[in-house]
Amino acid sequence: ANWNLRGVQVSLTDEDCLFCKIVAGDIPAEIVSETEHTLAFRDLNPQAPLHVLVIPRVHAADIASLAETAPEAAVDLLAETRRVARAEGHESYRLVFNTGADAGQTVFHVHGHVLAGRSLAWPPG
Ligand code: DGP
Repeated sequence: ANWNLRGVQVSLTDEDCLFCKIVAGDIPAEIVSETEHTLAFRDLNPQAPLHVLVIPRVHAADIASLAETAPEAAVDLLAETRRVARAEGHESYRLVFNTGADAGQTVFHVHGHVLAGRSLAWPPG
């Protein structure tokens, strides 16, 4: 299903989207938690001892688009990041949403990177 909401192209699932395939169970992932609106799984190429991606089940390209099209999923995703970190014993974590290709986004299904377990430099590279 596709529709246009306030100028934003929305689809529940995108058949060409890698993370939609993980949501559908068509591609395996090491899932660490699930909620009504989200899925959390370990990053294939971890950049810290804890590196989990938290994604919405619905397809949206980035966090701003998700906030516009499915705000309840965006809120659930944000709340879930701390539960994911705490479940692995981390009170502090970095939450990163690479947004747009020039910012390093490579998968255009919104994902929050939850990073913890080592000292994290600021500013980021
Ligand atoms: P970004 O560069 O912010 O779009 O992050 C994409 C992340 O997704 C990157 O850290 C690697 C991860 N990734 C890419 N493909 C897969 C996959 O098939 N499975 C898992 N678990 N992670 C993946």
